[in-house]
Amino acid sequence: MSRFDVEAARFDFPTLHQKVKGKDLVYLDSAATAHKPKLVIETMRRFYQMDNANVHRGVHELSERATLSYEGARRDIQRYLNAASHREIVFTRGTTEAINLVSNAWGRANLHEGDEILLTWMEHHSNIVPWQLIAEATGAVIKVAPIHDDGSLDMEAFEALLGPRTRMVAVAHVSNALGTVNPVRRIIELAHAHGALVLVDGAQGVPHMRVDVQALGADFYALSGHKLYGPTGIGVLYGRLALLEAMPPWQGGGDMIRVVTFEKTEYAPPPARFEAGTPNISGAIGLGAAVRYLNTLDFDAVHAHELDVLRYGTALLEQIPGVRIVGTAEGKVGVISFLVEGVHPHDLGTALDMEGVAVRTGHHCAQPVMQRMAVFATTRASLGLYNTREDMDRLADALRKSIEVFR
Ligand code: C6P
Repeated sequence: MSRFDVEAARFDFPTLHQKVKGKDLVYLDSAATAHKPKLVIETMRRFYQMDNANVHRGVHELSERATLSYEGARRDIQRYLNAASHREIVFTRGTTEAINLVSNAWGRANLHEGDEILLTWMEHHSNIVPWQLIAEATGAVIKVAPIHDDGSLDMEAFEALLGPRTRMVAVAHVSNALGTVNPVRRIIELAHAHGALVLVDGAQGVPHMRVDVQALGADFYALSGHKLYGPTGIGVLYGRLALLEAMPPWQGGGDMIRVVTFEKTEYAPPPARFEAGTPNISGAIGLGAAVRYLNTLDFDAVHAHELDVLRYGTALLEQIPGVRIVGTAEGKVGVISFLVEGVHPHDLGTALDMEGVAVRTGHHCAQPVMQRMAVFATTRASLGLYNTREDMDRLADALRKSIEVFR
């Protein structure tokens, strides 16, 4: 008997229970954004109904309550990631902003002409473009580690690209386009041995596995709340405290200062130094609720369930003539990206939607990996903890029906 009751968990997610085009919704787009449990929705509703005040600013009751909830959420996330201190948790708009924060604040202070930033071929645009921008500004150089045909990282080539000028390795924990899980612990060990720092893009990592940032040894770990069953517009940058303390701010404004005069401004210590302006208070509180919700589940059992659904769905799709799965790395999680011979992914996505099945189609904001896999786009079914084998049956049925229509 599984320690994870998926049917019970599905009741926690109200949006799942609706009809789309007259059919029961099958939601297979959690890599784009996951649905939210009632606890998140209710916590945010209660905040706006009862508290709704700015944080760190007022002495009145409502502001104190808002501050307590906001800082409480930071501690919930600290515990969830097993960070050593709540001061290592910086709230951002999401993974994208977290990476831009590091590339700007750390990059401007530390990168010089000829320094190297090592990426991989499977990065999301969010973990490519910010580094290109800072490379242009500083004269640093981008290096890219290749991947194998199955979508796994070529570790030999990766290691060979590490050198005395490597300052930063920025790598996805899990590829959003292929589902590949990168050996981040090993990557971190190797990078550290070469004196480089590592930023892990955890946008697709945290939704599928428990992450312990201390055990990983990550210098920075970026994540998005909305993919972790929390609200949109909120994310986290975990950074080792010594690194954050040594970094200058990247945005100026209220709440990130200690003293301001026209002559000179003294900055607040982290995390406030990196949270200029009124933050996304309800979002942070909602994300705190999301990780508290996840704490009520047995994550190993959830993971086993997700893997079962992934394997079951993969086997079903492989039986359909004309279907080719893109990204078959061993140990992959969360994602089945595929092509159907003779059918454009966008047409397929629309046809699946007519059957109530929600998938994403396109390049998934990862154009280089699409080029590497010699495809221009795929159809992607991505899983959340609430998906079932029945969802995979519905996907396969809808796929067969759609293929009939197009042939
Ligand atoms: N990937 C997808 O459908 P933001 O937009 O900041 O929340 O996350 C950006 C991001 C960064 N890294 C990875 C690995 C990601 O998958 C994403 C977001 C979504 O795959 C939207 S493009």
